[in-house]
Amino acid sequence: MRIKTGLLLAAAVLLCFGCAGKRETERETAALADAGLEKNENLITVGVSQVGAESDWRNANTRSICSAFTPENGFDLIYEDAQQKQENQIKAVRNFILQEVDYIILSPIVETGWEAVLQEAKDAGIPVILVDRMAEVDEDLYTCWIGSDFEKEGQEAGRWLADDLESRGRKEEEIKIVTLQGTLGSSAQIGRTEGFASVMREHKNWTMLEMCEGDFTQAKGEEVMEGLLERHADIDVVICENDNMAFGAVDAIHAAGRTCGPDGDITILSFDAVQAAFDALLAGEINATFECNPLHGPRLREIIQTLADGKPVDKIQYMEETYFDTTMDLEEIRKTRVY
Ligand code: GYE
Repeated sequence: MRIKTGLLLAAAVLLCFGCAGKRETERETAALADAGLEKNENLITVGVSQVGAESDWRNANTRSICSAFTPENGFDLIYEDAQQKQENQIKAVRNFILQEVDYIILSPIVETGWEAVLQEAKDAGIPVILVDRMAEVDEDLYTCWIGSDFEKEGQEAGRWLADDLESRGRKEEEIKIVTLQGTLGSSAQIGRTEGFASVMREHKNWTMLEMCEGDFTQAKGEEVMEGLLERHADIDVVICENDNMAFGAVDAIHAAGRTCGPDGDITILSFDAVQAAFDALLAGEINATFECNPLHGPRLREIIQTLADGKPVDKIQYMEETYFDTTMDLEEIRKTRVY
């Protein structure tokens, strides 16, 4: 039994990461055959339009979703990776409508520009579940949304910084900050930027020198940080709107001969709390990471099962989250973490 589940999971993950936007029926059938299962017409078909594979968080999110919607659990999954392009997501949703899927799961890369295609899904009678990021549309164009309270995450980061500065006796000092922003117009960028800004307004001695887009990737984070270090000699704090950009920022800071982390001269705060962020915390490279839980698969499955039973679901559902810094027993904490 264990072997069968393992094979199925491997097959599902392979399909998610390997299909690069195509429904590969042959491979799917082979994977099912390997797992000792026949293709079943009674499966619920779910089309998933994922943003891309830009970060560790995103990959953990994809794995969670793909392993929740397996044939063994009663689902036929059609997975599409949009490679960080909204036009690819719109195309994917239109294809799902043409294929008459039972449900659509969409993680909208940015908040705007979804009215037309979501209206088409509604007209076709296909429920749309938004996950992770939000779409700025009328409430009746989607069934529900699950994800994180990004504004709260930004506020937590601001409060953490205020406490840290106070504990270092720097409460009254002038503090110079830069931000590496995620994809502009995405919910995670908008919420984290706004949440941190709301705490900044309470601290007149904090100055935001510059905010630059790093697109949530390590490579862009590094490139953008290089420029920031050239333009500003006196950066005290870098807010990175995800862990991967923080890893890039750390590399740029080291390459410029500067130091960061709790014992260095630049404070680095980031978001997500993926495994590699624990490595960076333990190595003293970053100061704190604010958790963003990517494990949406099981809850999405529960939502679809509830809807399939004809029952209502909550319109908005937030994930539980916390933060981690170098004062904690990180080795112990990371043992229980799955992403
Ligand atoms: O923080 C980042 C990813 O939308 C919460 O997208 C998500 C963000 C996450 O690329 O790593």
